[in-house]
Amino acid sequence: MPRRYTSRFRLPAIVAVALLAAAGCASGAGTPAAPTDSGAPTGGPASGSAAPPSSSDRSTAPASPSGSPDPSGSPSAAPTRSFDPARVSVTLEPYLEIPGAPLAVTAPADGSGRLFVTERGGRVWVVRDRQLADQPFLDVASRVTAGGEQGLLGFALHPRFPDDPRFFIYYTDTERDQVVAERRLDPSDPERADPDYERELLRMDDFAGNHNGGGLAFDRDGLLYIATGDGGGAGDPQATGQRLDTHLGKLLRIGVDGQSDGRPYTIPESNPFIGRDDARPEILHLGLRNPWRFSFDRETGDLWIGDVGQGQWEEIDVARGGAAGLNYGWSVVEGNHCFRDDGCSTEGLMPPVTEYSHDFGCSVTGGVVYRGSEWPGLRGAYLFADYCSGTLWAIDARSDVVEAPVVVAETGRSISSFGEDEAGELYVTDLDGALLRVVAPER
Ligand SMILES: [Ca+2]
Repeated sequence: MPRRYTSRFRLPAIVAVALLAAAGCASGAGTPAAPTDSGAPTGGPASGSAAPPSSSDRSTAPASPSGSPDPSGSPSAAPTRSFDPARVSVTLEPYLEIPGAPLAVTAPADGSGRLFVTERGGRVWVVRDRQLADQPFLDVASRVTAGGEQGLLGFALHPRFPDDPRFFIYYTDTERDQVVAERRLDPSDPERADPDYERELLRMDDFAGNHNGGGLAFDRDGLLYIATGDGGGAGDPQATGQRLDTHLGKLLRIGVDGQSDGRPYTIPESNPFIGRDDARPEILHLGLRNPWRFSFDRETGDLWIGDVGQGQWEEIDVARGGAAGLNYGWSVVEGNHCFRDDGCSTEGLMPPVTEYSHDFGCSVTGGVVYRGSEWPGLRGAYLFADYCSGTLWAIDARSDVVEAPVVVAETGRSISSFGEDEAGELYVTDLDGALLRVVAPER
């Protein structure tokens, strides 16, 4: 029998209610077109969900809100709990239709109330007062290969935007490689991007159309984080997840306010692999397969990552307190489970903070810790979703133990990302063309 990742990270199985199981399977694994044909930014193989894992593998079967927290000694009932999913009723309220396939939403810290919505085909739209601008803020469609998991995948405003006019994009270029580039505002029009200026920061040769990561975000210190996929195919064919000589399969971290050693950016002194001949100095964390959406907890600075699984397990990873050099294990493990070899050694690997099996979905979309003020009952919850099933999950962001995720809504949506406005209120993008607002009144 394969050795479990580590027994202390296993939860007592919480039996999901039949309704949940039926909903998750019916709308998730039973939607064969979702992971590929609809152009999901996923990598979750539909074929994988056709082979359900044995019940003994369900170490973290999701719980229903009414069944949690478990007062009988489950780790999820730890006294550190700050969020109680049973107290809130979470729904997604339609906010605005977005042209194309939106997959990211963010906001500047400038008091403007604007939202910037990124669309896979190569456009970024500004939303103000629930209105879409007449023209896109940015249009790089001619530079982008878009469809499936490729396209304009990431967008981040400089922390001092618009005083600093720069922003950053991550896209699949016409050579089907992955590019991180600096762009800027049009000097003559503060509502539009300069259509001509682009300064390439990083280029990653890619070998397959899937698993391209694509997230971009700044931390509280003003450093830019970049999520990359393992390159693609299936099962990490080039073993990039554990290799330090490639940018693929990683969380990268760079500084964008300077240059060094011939690079158009700087390497933060706290990056963990500086000075090693065998390692790329941009690497911050390794062992990721397809980190589809990551975010920072604006209260704690903790880094939260949704990492899409291969055949059976979707996982959420965390780096707390500015931790560096964490190895999340792919492709030694998938979630808490040996992947390449039964009886794998998991020494030195960082287990996920939660996971769920393909009985309940097929491709995780990493979310956000809610720190807004409009929905007090939701404060302290990390919300995330499954792209295929439309299930919205939550865990207590403060918990120091592995928790089973709690289902807080079945949305029927193709949830491609989560984002915050300036005040910390949450929005969700539906890849089918919608921006939605998270609404969570107390019961
Ligand atoms: Ca790829």
